[in-house]
Amino acid sequence: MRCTPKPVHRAILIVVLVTFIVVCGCTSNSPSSPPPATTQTQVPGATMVNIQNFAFNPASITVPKGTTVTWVNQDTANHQIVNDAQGSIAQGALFTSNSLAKDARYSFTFDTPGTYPYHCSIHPSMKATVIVT
Ligand SMILES: [Cu+2]
Repeated sequence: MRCTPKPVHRAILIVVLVTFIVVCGCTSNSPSSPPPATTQTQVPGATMVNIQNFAFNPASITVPKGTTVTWVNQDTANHQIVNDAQGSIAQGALFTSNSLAKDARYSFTFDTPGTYPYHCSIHPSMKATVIVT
């Protein structure tokens, strides 16, 4: 005795499948849950400085006090960010990073208004400034 699906069973199966697809489609189109942001390109109170091609970019930034500045080394060469002490090239000023390898980051939060020149201790010709208002 052969057991073949009866046409009425196939019809029910198709109706169930179509209903399932339509319901799923409506659910996935729901605007109630936007995809979560995976990257933070601009955060209030924070700003980025790229270190690229042996230069700080931007070389001068002006930020309100309380801003956290994050430097990211894009070069294969190491760089070390050192705040100038009274404009001279000396270590031990307000902020000094570790020697940053490629893709390494350093962050500092500026709480006091002023002009903060800094340089790379490894390449003293690399100079830039953070201005805090
Ligand atoms: Cu450097």
